[in-house]
Amino acid sequence: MVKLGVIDSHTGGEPTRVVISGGPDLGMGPISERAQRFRTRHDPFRSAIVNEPRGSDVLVGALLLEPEDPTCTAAVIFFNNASTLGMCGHGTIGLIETLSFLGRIAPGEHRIETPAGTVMARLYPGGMVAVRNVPSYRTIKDVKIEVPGIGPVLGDVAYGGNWFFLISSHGQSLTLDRVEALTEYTWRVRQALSANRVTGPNGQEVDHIELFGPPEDPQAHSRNFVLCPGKAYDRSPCGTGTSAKLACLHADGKLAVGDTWRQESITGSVFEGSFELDGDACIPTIKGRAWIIAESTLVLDPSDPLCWGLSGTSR
Ligand code: PYC
Repeated sequence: MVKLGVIDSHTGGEPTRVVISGGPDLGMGPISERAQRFRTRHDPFRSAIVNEPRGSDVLVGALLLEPEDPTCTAAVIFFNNASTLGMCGHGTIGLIETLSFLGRIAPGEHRIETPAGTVMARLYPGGMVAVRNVPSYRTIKDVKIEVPGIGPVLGDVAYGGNWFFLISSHGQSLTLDRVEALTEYTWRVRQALSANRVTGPNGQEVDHIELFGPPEDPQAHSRNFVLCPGKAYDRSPCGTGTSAKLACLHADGKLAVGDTWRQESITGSVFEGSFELDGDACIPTIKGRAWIIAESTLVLDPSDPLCWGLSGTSR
């Protein structure tokens, strides 16, 4: 029998489950190597934590670990119903709220090791969190792909801690009642990207698809719909997706250093984004807040036929 201590939160509607005790022993070393060990040797743990019956396709897990660098507050491996994630913006905000809820951190700056690189999170009194993300950049502008059942689709490939295909011209209205149609559209795009071998520069899979449209909130600049790798859609504006958007806006000269970009999600929640330059590198900061919704113990009984979770529920 394995018992895992978890804290659940949501950030703009997108849930994060932080595993605070009982997770697998990954040893020490660079967090990217520990993430690799988690993927190759402990995948049933990932599935048990985020998949049904304990979780759902939308849930993002976060395994809280000791940092290798003593200047960091924590190390974390994010994961979902498909695999591990390089970085997760809403999840980092959820992690910081969780550490604050546990009384482990106070307002101020906290460096967090993630497989994509170390990020800096600032917790403000009152609960807002600003995450200074990893360098973000666009690698391809205006790639046209033929999508079966849709036709030609034009988009940009950009990195914001995960790989994104960003589409502004799609003819879809981004409303919550159209989630099934939007999921179908973006899933077809994702398959066409893969069939056409549109990847990151080192063959990385472009596994997040992002549609942009006009916002409902007049204070926001844009609304998005983000399809995640396991076919769930992001209820938040997606921290890494907003970072990829900021990198594109910067590359197009449409947003200046320090200006605020308000990104609304398909559910109406909003992240504030801005960027700074470090040499040529665009470093986005994403601001939002998370709310704690549960503090519980997961029980993994190996004699339960569904102990390690149901996978492939929506794939
Ligand atoms: O906020 O970066 C994010 C994210 C990635 C996947 C789901 N949320």
